[in-house]
Amino acid sequence: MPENLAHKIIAQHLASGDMQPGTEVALTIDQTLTQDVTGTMAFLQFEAMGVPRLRTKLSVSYVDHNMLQTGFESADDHLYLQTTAAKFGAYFSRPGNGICHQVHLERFGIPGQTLLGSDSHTPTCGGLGMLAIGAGGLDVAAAMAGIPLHLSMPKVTLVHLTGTLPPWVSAKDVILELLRRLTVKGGVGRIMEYGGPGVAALSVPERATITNMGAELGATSSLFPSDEQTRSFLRAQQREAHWTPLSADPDADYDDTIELDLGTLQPLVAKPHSPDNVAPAADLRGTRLDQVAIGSCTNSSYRDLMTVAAILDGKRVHPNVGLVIAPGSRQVLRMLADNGALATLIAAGARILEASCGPCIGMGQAPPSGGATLRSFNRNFKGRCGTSDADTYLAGVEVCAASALTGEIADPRLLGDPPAIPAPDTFPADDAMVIPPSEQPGDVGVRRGPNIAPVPARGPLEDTLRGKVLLVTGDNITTDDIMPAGASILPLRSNIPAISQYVFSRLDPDFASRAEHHRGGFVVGGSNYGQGSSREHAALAPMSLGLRAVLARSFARIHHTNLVNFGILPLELPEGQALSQDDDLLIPEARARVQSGRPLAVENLTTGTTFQAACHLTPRQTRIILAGGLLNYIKEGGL
Ligand code: MIC
Ligand code: SF4
Repeated sequence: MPENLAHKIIAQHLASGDMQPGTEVALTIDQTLTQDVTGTMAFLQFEAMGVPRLRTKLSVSYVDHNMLQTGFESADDHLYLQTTAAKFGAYFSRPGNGICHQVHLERFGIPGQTLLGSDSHTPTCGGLGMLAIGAGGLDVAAAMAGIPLHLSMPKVTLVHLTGTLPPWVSAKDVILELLRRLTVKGGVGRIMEYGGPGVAALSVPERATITNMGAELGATSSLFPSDEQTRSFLRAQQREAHWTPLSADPDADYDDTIELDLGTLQPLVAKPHSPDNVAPAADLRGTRLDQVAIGSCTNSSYRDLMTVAAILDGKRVHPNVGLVIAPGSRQVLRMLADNGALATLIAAGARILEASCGPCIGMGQAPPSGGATLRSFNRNFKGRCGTSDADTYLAGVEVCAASALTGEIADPRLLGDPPAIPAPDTFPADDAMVIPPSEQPGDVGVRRGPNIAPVPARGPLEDTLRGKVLLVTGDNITTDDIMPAGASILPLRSNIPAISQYVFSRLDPDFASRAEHHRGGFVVGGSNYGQGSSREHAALAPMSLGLRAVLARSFARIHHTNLVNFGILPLELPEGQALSQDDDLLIPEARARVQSGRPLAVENLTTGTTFQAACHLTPRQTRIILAGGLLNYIKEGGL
């Protein structure tokens, strides 16, 4: 039977299950990536598993998020990560080497292999023909220990591309158009596989922009074939030996198909406060801006920054706009320095930041109060930029650079002929900032500064759950809402007691103290609860505050798994069933009901009503929840 590419790669990595959508499959994982704000937990959890050495083909531990080092905390984390990588067998990508996804694409990704990363944008490497999936740190720790990834078999959607991109329209507009059509829930439970005649002209960095932002669709992964474009990218990265041709069979079956004629696209912008709130740049012309920020794992490749340099060449950034640029990797930064483009950007008035996530995760460069910022990034959730009342717009680098010149959202098509940026024949393949694992791991001592706190644990699931509704939230609650990031909170990622004080702090500054006062309780959500990042801290920190269950209409994939991994019940709130803050809830027979797969009876003692809430778990997740989380389950010998 003709097969699609996703199925081919899954079949080669299938440890158990049979590729029926919605049923549980287990996949062997070839490579992992971790970054510093999820990696500390992942390595702490890996250590707790008692496995002496990583069991993957390749694991890379990156430092790219916590780069401000305003106190000892982040430096402590970096040292912990460097020493655990050396000891347990991971490559360590030093601070300054670049954003994990960009560097992994350049230096490590291999077509046809599986990659599991403790970051939601791990599917970036799908641009190389890898099956790349984002997960919580604990799942990545398990993969590092050689345990296959268990997940619900996704459906496979073909995004059939025809035509070619018009002048000034870029890969970012492809994914913004898909977000406009499908919304941030449109990809849930799916792999988005790109095919059709429109694929051939897209370079690997362009493909990576598209697969990167598949995360914003909620997709499990996004995947391009491995073809001559892939081969020339890998050749230019001096690793053609890693290339293998990979594609779907002709006439392969898909669960559904989306047609997209690239020739019909125009420059697009996502408006505040969601990546799917998309409108043509032309319609937003004249929107006043205070800042333009270029970079992030979505749009910081050589191609992207050369495009910006070409647009700014000989011109000046508008006096009312601050332009900040964070290159995706040291490789990109060095190339810009060598060919003079960096001087062009500086001459135009750009502020050059180090190669890191930077403003994308609120690590500096917050815009002014009530201000507007246009960013080449992937998320524009309210407050993520660091200024709670600022408006964040998202667009490709063409719109960003054109707008930096005018001080307002601009349509780059009015600039005349677009720049032609030839793909380089050779990228400088200098891995001096990547430290290989130690050959004498026994001699390496793990450095644990005071910011490295032990991972909190909970016991097995209780028979009876009782507590108050601590907070009632709405639809599409993001993990940035649950566990905010930014310069003051992110450095506490390896210190759960400290970071738990910030749970839901943007929605309700009293949440943590209320949860502590009541010794835990419940949170109520709408649909797509927990969308966005992979941060398991959005489950782990609430767990440490005593959260027992989340009752929501539906859950985002990674967050659902993270809740289970930390022993918090994800319960489905029936349509029409309302709960209020402070309602006193009692859930009897929780263990027996979970074990038998029956819905749980939720008694609202405040209103005197009872309703049934389903808890959709695979058999393995059931065992994990009963054990009180994945770490307990693994320690008890579960796989
Ligand atoms: C993000 O873009 O939100 C992050 C920061 O990269 C997260 C990871 C994290 O919060 O640790 C992600 O996307 O998974
Ligand atoms: Fe870093 Fe932003 Fe990419 Fe997350 S989305 S990995 S914060 S650049």
